[in-house]
Amino acid sequence: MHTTGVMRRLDELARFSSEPDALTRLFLSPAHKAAAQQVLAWMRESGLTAALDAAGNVVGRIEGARPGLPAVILGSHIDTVRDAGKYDGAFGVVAAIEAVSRLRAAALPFAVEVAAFGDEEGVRFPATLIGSRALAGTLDPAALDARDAEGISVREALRRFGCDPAGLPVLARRQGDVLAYVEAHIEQGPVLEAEGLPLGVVTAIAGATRCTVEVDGMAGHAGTVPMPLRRDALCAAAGMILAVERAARETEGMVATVGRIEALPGAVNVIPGTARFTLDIRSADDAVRQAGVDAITATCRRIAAERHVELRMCHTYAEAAAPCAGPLVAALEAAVARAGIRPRQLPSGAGHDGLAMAALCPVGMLFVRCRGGISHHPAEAIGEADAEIAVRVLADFLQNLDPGALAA
Ligand code: HGY
Ligand code: MN
Ligand code: MN
Repeated sequence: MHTTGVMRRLDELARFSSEPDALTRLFLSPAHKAAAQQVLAWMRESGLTAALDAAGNVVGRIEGARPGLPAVILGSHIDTVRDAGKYDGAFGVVAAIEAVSRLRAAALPFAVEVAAFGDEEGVRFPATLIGSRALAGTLDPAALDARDAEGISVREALRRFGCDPAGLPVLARRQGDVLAYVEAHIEQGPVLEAEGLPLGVVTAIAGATRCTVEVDGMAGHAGTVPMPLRRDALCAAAGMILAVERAARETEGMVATVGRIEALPGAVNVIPGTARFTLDIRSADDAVRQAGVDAITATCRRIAAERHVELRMCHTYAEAAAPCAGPLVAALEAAVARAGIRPRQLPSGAGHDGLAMAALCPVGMLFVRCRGGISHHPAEAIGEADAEIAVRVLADFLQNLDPGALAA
């Protein structure tokens, strides 16, 4: 049983799920709404002026030495993947609220805001970062037409959530009003644990390209169509998927994943006429990622031609890698060092809302060690002491941040 406020709040937040025996909290779902209400209450209890915005974000603000100063925005996301862990995203929001509540009396030279974004995972809709892009002013209105598996558009889902899509444009922040975006997040990898470090400072967030791939062959009777005459969509897709894995294994600094596949019509005795799968290709180097996307596309086209099937590849997401700002890396490292911890810089292979916020302001990230590097899995775990150290370092970072260093 957890004893500290942060960990108890994370236990509470994990209860808001659309599944009884797993944590799944998709963007604009009833579970997301309940979690957003809970975060809103915690922000208000901690002295922040907070509200749900037109993009489904919960944003709270506490003024600095005088009202109306530019803000440092802390935050992360409260949506999850399916069958998720408790800490991916949620940790950064709860830790930020706790850090700000400890600084209430401090007359900082800037305001502090906390953002609980609702669409970082991009699992429900073939679009993502809608909340952070709305704040960054880079949200493409076409994203509102993206539809989920039930055919509900983002626009309609926002309305059902109680948000008015017409209010999205005014969410865009002016560059001068935001000094920085800083996110505390679990590492989702094994490095900090392997080196016995509770915290790390992120140098860059990997860029990503996501696609949906559809292969169309010819459905047929599993018992009567001779093998040489088949145009089996699933077998063609299987060849493509293994080629994706081979390309990533052979490319330094690139990873590629097929996270979802379906075969239609999906009957045991019917040759699949259609196969659909997703592609997620990442690299901290945009040129490596783009070359990887091009090579994988060419290979899929070659396999489709050899197997006489049709291929349709649709890019649903592309975000360039985002370097973290030098002054923020330095300020976070200084706060980590003041806590008596060896500062350790490392890149993030995972995507974050910072990819969107980088269009608006300098971005920084503080990583917390997670057990076995496990994430996007119910076994995701962080230590109570590490969580407390992260909150202390986040608060210390804010107290010692020189806004002038950010403008330099
Ligand atoms: O996919 C990611 O990297 C992030 O967890 N959304
Ligand atoms: Mn995350
Ligand atoms: Mn995630």
